[in-house]
Amino acid sequence: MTLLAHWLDRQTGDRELASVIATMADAAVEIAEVLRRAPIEGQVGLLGTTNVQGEAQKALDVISNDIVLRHIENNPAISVLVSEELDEPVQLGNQGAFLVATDPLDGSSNLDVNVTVGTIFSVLKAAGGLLQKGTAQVAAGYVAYGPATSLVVRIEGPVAVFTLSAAGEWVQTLEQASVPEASGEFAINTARERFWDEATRGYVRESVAGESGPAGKRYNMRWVGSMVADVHRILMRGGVFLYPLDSETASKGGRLRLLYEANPMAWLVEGAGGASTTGQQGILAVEPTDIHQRVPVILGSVEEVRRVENWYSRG
Ligand code: AHM
Ligand code: MG
Repeated sequence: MTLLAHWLDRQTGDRELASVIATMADAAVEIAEVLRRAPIEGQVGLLGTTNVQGEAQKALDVISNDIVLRHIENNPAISVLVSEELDEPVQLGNQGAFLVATDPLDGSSNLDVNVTVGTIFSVLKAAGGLLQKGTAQVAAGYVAYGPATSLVVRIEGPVAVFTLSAAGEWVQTLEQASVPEASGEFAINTARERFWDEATRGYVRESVAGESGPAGKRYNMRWVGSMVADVHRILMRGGVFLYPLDSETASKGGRLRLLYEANPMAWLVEGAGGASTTGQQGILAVEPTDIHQRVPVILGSVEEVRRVENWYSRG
């Protein structure tokens, strides 16, 4: 049985980097516990405040952010925190080598219905500044709070999966996630069809046409509406996730955030043999201009991402 600490020892000789992952994993154990108790304590409703993007914050978003911040403050290896829930980056007043960008509780609109949510994080060298491309990531991961609590993490090498045991330990349950090259599953919010561009329409039309259509095979559609759950499915069995630029999100640059949603997920999916794109370029190549910047996100099985890219290249 491999525990997270042993795996970290094997993956990196950098004790500080290992401690950053351990800190996020510790915060997640606490968040998992809060989420388990939340309905009993009446903590799923709206808090009534709005975050920097003008969206309603759930009480648990704020609580999760506070938990992550408290754990990070106790790790001198981390000098900067960027969070979806905080307008400004937090400078922690130490000389720590690392910057963490996180969405402490993604998909929180799913909490009221007890559907999987998650914590997403990206680790960068603090010396590189706040606005670094996804290729600069030194580690990334997410925690899925589902039927089991899973930690998926990568430091350069394999994308490993750990499961939280009843004793509160992270037990390795998969050595290396691998996204199958081909797949017959796509994930997109089809209720947004009227906003889609031609490429998205074309890709979905071909997929829905099934065996007798140009794709020549049958597809299924899956959309949890919780990025961590949708990406976890793709890491485990393939598929493609699309939150493309559409006419409604165009003025904002997309729906999902580059630094703490798109980049870590793209880095994990690519590390597991999948691909990612905005439709115009690889997600990891996007030069950030703002810490809360949004981007179109298309990621998953190589063959499906290439099919979407083909549609975009038709102009
Ligand atoms: P959040 O960070 O405010 O929770 O929003 C992100 C979520 C993703 O988890 C999910 O993929 C997407 O937003 C769902 O969007 P939609 O409600 O348009 O289906
Ligand atoms: Mg989010």
